[in-house]
Amino acid sequence: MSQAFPPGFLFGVATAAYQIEGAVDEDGRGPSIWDTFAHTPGRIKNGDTGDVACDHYHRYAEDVELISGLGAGAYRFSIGWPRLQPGGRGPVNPGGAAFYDRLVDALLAKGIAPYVTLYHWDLPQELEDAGGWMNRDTAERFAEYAELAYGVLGDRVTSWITLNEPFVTTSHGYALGAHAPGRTLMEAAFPVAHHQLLGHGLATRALTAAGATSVGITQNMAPCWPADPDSEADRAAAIRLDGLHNRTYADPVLLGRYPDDLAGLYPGADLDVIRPGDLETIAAPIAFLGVNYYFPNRVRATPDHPFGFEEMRVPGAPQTSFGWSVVPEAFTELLTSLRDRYPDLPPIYITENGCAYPDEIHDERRIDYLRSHLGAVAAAVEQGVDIRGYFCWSLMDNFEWAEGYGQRFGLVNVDYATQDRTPRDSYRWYQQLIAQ
Ligand code: IFM
Repeated sequence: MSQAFPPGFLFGVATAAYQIEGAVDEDGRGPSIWDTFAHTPGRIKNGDTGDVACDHYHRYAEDVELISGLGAGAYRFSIGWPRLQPGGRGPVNPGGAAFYDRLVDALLAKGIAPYVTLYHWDLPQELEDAGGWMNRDTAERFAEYAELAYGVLGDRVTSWITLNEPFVTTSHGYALGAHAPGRTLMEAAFPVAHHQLLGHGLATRALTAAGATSVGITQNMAPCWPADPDSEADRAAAIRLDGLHNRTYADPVLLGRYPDDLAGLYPGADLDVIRPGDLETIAAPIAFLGVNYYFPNRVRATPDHPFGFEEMRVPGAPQTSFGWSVVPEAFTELLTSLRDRYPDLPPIYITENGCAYPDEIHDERRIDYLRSHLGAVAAAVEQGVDIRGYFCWSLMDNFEWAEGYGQRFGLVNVDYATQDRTPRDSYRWYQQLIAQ
């Protein structure tokens, strides 16, 4: 399979700050919405929090060894906004900057390219108290923070990702309340989508003006299929979910406009938050599109459901321990459909793909998942889609948001009682693939 990847294709692994770092009170870090949310009883399975997580803050050197041992060419991690700029305003926190300095230097010493995500969901609590992503000012604050981060790491980091999965922030964080900050605004959460996109555009401009040459955004995307292709209602539900999940985020960045059906997607939402000039800002040129893919969305129209549809499993497809359907062909379909929909599509990096299975070391199912999904990427490359790299989610087991530590995505098993890291068979498999 490795022959199917073009020369220079990058193989990497990905993580995110709150999911692995721990050390939430150290060296001047401020609280984020995830600290607040995780400490609210009943929000996270088993009462888990990210207070310690994988203790990566103290064990980063060991983790860099693991990445290096894989032979990975790149590592995608996120900066914890409240670690670098504790209240989301004001100067850099020197303790936070020193940590990311150490991490980046350790990566570069091993020849691993850092891919830095600026926002992987840990909004400083102070900004949430001022309205969070419902407040337009958060977009301005985000751009200012991006510029600060570039000031700290821009001399050594080439690749910058503004946002991770803005759809999830809108849907899980502000519409449904399953993620921090736990708001339940339903379709009225549309301003969260818009302000994130605006923040992306402002940050892209700020980074570019500061000298960055490779700025992108990561969106989680999935084909949306009607449960019954012969049902008009199911087909309409699939189009609606495609709008909510994919087009709301990709169209403004890649086409400079919102989808035509925007008002129908967010009935009753305040669309006046879209001000003159915003779309031009959001469509600031990007060097790459980061795509996260896990499973396809199969939907059935369900009139009594609040959104009018519900998601279904794909019949006959195996499932991960999260209950996600394993359908690699959907990944190829997604990637070729992006090429078809967006005439000026920049190069794609797969910034996340992976699966959750229990804590076994002999994880044959994870190997099968990765093999088939890398094959799906290779098939898209063969069909002419410009894909430059693949980051496996995740280097190691970590805090899986509302699921706590119950879902394990790692190539490396983490024993949370001892913090021992044990490479799984999938780690060895990926290592061999990279070596080939
Ligand atoms: O763990 C998450 C990650 O933070 C964002 N993308 C999906 C992963 C698995 O759920």
